[in-house]
Amino acid sequence: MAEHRSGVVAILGRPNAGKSSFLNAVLGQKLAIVTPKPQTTRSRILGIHNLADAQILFLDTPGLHAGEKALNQALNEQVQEAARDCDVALLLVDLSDSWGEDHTALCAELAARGTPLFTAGTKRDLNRSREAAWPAAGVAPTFRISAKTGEGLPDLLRAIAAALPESPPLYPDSDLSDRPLRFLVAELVREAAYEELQQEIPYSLAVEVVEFDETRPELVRIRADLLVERASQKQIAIGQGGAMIKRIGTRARLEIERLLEGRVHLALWVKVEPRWSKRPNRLRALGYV
Ligand SMILES: Nc1nc2c(ncn2[C@@H]2O[C@H](COP(=O)(O)OP(=O)(O)OP(=O)(O)O)[C@@H](O)[C@H]2O)c(=O)[nH]1
Ligand SMILES: [Mg+2]
Repeated sequence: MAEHRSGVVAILGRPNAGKSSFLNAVLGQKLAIVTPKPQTTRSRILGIHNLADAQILFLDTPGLHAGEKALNQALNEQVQEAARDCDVALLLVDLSDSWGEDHTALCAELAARGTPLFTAGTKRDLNRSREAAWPAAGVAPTFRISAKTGEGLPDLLRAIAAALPESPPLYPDSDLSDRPLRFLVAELVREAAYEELQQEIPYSLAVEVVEFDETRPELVRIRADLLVERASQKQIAIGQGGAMIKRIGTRARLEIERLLEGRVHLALWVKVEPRWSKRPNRLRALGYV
């Protein structure tokens, strides 16, 4: 019998490289939220992919962030930790983006640690490759993939599986993630808010599910707080006569119903909490660290 392999694969790359989209495409389900805005992902999230002879534990990470805030520092630490603790690293680079010093430094760090590394160019369906600007072959095996069409994914998954250590499955094969449903629901609300809100409010926004009532399975009742940092942001998030919060709620509810495979009643409240992004204990409670 062929041996079974299992291990953690860290998905690394710049903000907006397509890391969360890749994870969702592999899992065939929206686990990690995706928006056109860079710096969407805030916390590590594990997605579990089962093959016949391997279980791949993909760790989505935030893109590397600049800035002094506790939130930014927490994000960068998560990336460092993921790169340190993984069995295999997968570096994603948008094919329309150029290879940079940050990529080279990361590759060198992983090589020094002896971590197997794969690189993949993302968004291949867009056909705007700048691959000539990538480093000469030899840095790592390179794939070209599209999360949108699925192109290139099977080959990449096979290569990654073969590089994992021999091990029985580390999670039951019915598990999709290591994160509780409450957290996934909060993230879907945050995604809807990112999509609806313009300007820079999204980065001042956090979502906390405060009630998750499944006593009536035919209608799950969920209440969530949208935390913003200033009163002016609260006005914008609520909108004229509540129009904005209503749009966010409708959009989020549809996604949550897809995740839970059932009907959902969703109530959203906007609250001002000026320092949530600077307080480590709040970041923990919100599930961002
Ligand atoms: N056309 C196309 N667009 C893609 C593909 N993959 C990702 N995108 C788009 O690229 C943008 C960023 O995708 P994300 O998956 O959120 O990127 P990320 O690397 O997780 O970004 P952060 O979490 O901010 O670090 C979104 O608008 C996606 O829809 C792809 O294969 N094809
Ligand atoms: Mg992401």
